Amino acid sequence: MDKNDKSKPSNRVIIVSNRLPVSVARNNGNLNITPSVGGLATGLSSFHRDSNGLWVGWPGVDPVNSEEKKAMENTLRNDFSCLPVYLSAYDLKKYYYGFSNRTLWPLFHYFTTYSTYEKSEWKAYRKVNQLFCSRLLEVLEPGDIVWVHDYHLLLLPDMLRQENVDNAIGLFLHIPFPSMEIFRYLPWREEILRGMLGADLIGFHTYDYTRHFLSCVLRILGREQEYGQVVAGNRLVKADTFPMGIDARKYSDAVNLPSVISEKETLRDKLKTEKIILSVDRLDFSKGIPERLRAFELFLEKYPKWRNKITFIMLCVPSRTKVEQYQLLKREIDELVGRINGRFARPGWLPILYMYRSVPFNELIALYSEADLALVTPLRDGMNLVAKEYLACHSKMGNGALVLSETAGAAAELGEAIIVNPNDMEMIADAIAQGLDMTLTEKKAAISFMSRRIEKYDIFRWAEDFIEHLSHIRGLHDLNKQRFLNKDLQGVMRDSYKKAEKRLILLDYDGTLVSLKKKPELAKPPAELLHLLSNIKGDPKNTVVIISGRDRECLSEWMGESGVDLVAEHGTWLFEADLDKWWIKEEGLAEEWKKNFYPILEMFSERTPGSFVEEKTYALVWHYRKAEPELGDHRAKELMDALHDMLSGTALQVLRGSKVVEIKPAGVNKGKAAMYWLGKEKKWDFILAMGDDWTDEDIFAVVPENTWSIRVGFKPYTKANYFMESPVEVISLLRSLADIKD
Ligand code: GDG
Repeated sequence: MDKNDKSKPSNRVIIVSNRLPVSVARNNGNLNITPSVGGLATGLSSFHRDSNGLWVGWPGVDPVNSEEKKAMENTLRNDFSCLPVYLSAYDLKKYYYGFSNRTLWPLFHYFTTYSTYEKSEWKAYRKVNQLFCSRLLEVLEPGDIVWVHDYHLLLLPDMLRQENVDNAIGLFLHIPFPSMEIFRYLPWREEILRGMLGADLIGFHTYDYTRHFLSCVLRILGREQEYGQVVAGNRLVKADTFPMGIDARKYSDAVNLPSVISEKETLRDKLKTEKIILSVDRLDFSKGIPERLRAFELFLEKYPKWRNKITFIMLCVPSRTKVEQYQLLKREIDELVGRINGRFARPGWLPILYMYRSVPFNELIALYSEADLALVTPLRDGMNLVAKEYLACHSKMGNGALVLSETAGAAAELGEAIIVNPNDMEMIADAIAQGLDMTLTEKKAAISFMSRRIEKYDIFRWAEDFIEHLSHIRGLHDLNKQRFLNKDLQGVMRDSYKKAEKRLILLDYDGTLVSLKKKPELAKPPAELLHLLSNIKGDPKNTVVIISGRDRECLSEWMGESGVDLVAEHGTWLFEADLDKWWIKEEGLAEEWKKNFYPILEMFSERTPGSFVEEKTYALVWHYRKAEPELGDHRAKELMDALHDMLSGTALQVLRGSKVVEIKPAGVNKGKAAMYWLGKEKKWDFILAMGDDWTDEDIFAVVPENTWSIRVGFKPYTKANYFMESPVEVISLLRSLADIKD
């Protein structure tokens, strides 16, 4: 495509992650470029190679001069489709080793005591996210899909939105998202959540992580979700589960590569034991390596028949070596390996073969395919690709067994593995024995089941699935965007208002003219609002009606002097300023029923701190806006269930609104009240109807199609024709209408 033609959408996928999938290193003055190790890099490289996108990230070195910079950028761009972001030594120390790996990583893996909360590291984290943002702004084109990866860049999505980036943005978190009880420790928890909500789609490996995230968004930001969707300004953000896959074919085919076959022979010649147990991890405290070693020691104690017959190959790839916790862990592992080998080794037999290094791909595949049992026992792991890679290498022969920790994300998919609690040494020891004793038939059955899933939902399907979902959400966003009442549409509205002789203006109160408050009595109208309403009402061409759920007394006291017409209790009571009296439209409404239901609602408010009961003439309302949100929702469901049966056969209905459960006469609603005013004229030539919640939907349902019906606060499913963001915008629109005089 013509790069200068910004009107054509590009549809490139721009992957953004802390590290590029390649590492640049200086060797005798030359630049060496090699593939990076790690779950994200190995997993997504295949997807990136086959797409025509770009990968933005840190290359591993800073160029020494402009010549080197140019050469490096050219090679990275032309040969690897990569765009480097440079990080200074200070940035690396504070942002990478600091906030990312000493705050977020331990906290998100439930190692709360390892987490540090340093303001200077948080500032560096923000600064580096900003660096990534600026780099992206240099290259972004319309239609580019931005796909941000992992915990290093959680602020980036919203930073892009602050720069008015309107591209589709996806975010995938490769590590667990912890429960609210853990996440709340973070001093910058709100900023992190807001940063993430800049994305259109946020992906997690498991349903639990998704659930935890949505719960934090509700309890920390107070934003509710519906089907995993949260409203953020004028956008809908979806959180969903996408368990990451691997390039399964690559692993299963590699088993027969000549270089792998020769590696396998070398390995067998060297070891000479009957069976091999294997573990492969970055050396990280989340991987449960000391616990695994202790469990292996117990296994040797408990099952002496396996002594001399097995070798435990433990491959640990050096990782984050500059962080103190990792140095201490390394020492602990060294000591444990030394102690266990010292205790059990015999001439010609060493129980643990400890490899503290990274091995080339063909050697890794040889290890996977020669291993009789893979021991994957992290204390916490977002997913764990090693388990899947091991299975892929055994998919053809089926001669392998997998012991897998229940706290690895992969356990949610690989139920046929031998699942263990990584802190239960006895359980792991027994699981090793069980795995080694499995018959070939048993192993084949388990592996064929699991590898079918791995082959089907591989890395390509995973990436495709994520991008498809992102495009879908984006499509909805584009449709909804056209429904926002922008300046142009407001101009059209004003023209139509100007020409009209008979105008009807139907307005909800709370959430429409004033923002919602924790307690209903705090939402009193300011003097300017009353002045504005009486100003509009003062135009003889206008009829203004406030249609509210509030009671008569409150509306009369608060709004009476503005001279507008009023509807109270969602349509039960009507007040026309000219008649100066309240009256009931529906005949035969009863109120005796309230004494039976009041105690039930009272009981719910006693059990739900922060909630209370409101009594109206013909309705009872249980309010829970101030209650702890999840408890409030849970109790609301319980209350709805309890009332459902009691109300059947009565002339009452129960409705669940915005943080309220209301019992009221069936057949009374705001729409019916609106119809009364609609019927007062043969033809209104301008109708404006505005409301912010579900009770206003009854108005939107009955107004003529060409009404300027506006839902305040973005909600994807509404009968209104347009959206406005907040009461602030509503007031400014009403002001501009009030300024129109003949
Ligand atoms: C994070 C999350 C999540 C390891 N040693 C060598 C080597 N590796 C490769 C493996 C595998 C990758 O590194 C490790 O991936 P994991 O998924 O096990 O773990 P993390 O690095 O912690 O990754 C994790 C992942 O992101 C993806 O979302 O699953 O939960 O923590 O691919 O093969 N590769 C080579 N030599 C080695 O010595 N060539």
